[in-house]
Amino acid sequence: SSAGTVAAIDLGASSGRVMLGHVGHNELRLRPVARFPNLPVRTIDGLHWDILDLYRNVLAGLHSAVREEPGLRSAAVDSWAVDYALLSGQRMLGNPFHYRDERTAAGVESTHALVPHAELYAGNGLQFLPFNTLYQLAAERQAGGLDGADTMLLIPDLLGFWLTGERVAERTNASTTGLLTVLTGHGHGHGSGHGEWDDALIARLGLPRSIFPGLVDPGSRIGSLLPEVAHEIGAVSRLDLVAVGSHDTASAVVAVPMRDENAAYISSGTWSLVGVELNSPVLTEESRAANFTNEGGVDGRVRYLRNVMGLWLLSESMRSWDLEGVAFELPFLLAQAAQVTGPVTVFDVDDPAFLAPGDMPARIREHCAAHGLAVPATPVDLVRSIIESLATKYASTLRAASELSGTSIRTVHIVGGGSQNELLCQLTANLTGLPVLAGPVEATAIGNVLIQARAQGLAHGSLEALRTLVAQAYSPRHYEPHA
Ligand code: ADP
Ligand code: LRH
Repeated sequence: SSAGTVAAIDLGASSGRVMLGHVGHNELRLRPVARFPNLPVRTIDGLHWDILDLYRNVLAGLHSAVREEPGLRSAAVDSWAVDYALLSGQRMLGNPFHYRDERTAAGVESTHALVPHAELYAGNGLQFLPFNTLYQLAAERQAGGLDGADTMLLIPDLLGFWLTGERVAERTNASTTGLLTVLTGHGHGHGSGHGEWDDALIARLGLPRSIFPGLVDPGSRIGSLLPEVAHEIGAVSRLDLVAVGSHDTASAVVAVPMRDENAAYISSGTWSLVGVELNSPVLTEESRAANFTNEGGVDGRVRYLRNVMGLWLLSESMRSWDLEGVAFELPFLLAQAAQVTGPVTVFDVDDPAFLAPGDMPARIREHCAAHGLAVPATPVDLVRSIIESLATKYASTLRAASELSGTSIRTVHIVGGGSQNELLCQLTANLTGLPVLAGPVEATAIGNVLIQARAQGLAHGSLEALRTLVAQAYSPRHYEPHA
């Protein structure tokens, strides 16, 4: 039949969800069947994801999904990028580290000593982030962590392995390892995309080539759920796991309801990913200096963007206040912040000092003091300062994306949890001087659903056709710029 339902498993840095997506001719509806927090754990050796807790929640979510929709067509996993597990046979060697763990500094230094960043950028097109997988693997190697490992799986591929027994590397997420070649040709109506594992680079970095599994593209079938998994979630008929843009940002960009090539996007969650979609990468020295990335998109598109520190500044501040026993509700804080009329301190949200977990309000105050800026006094002042500073960075990043890629930007889309933040959306409109279209909130899960639906023959056509479906089903909220 022409309509059907698939399950999207979307793991964000702050929370995960399992959603049912019903897709048919001019039809797109999602409903959550499970939501759960993603709470990292610090042990004596560093900061980790609680991957087994996440997996248990995924299984419970799939159980609910199958109960509500016995005719489920398929399921697919996406998550945050760059992080991985090492395996020996079927056994996971240690609990995956969190990309905010501080162990990677040594890996950055040793990697750049072997291959300077300019050369890395020419080959992989990736912005410098200290936690890119290649630096994590260098740190791992120095600590002897690669000894005995026969496979490296990125987080969505790890869950895929547990669900199906198949070891693959989905290409959009693999592009964030820094170990794939970025292609500079022009695709045929498609993007030029990303190529294969860069064997020469992998050899120069002294990494074992054999740990990297075969690459698969979004839309391909990974395999059927293992019988014991199917039993555990109560599936009575065969259920396939499909590859989607397993990098959450790749799936989010699929579901940005952009109408033309003059649209830019901000995927606003824990991070804010700010940029445009291109068919071929920008690898100029200016682009490298501005730290823009060319990540792998679905259908070989290039996600040309920069990581902006994002709502992490806010969520981590709220965690500090919670620990101090002064719990605030987010809607209350944002409403108060919108009422601030006095001067607002704008600081550089991308100071690396903000990357690691810790007392964020104290760090922001220290940063302001050290840079001769007025120190925000109250929590409300601090929240206003964070939102204003984020919007300021959105505007300058969009200007840079436009200049570096030669794209003229006339509309800015904001998707993800941050698209609910009215103050942030309005300030972004004001500071860019451009209309902002906000939503959908669950863009990542929607992008996951759409690529599964296309693979199942429930939806058809290019990303543009899929985005038309999104725009019809989730009409965005408009913000016009004010002076
Ligand atoms: P991630 O995928 O990184 O886990 P999300 O896209 O789920 O992130 O976005 C989480 C962020 O969304 C939170 O940090 C918060 O700032 C914002 N958010 C969530 N709910 C609301 C709300 N009701 N109003 C404004 N902002 C919200
Ligand atoms: C957003 C995200 C981002 C990466 C970061 C590690 O969730 O995937 O695109 O840079 O997490």
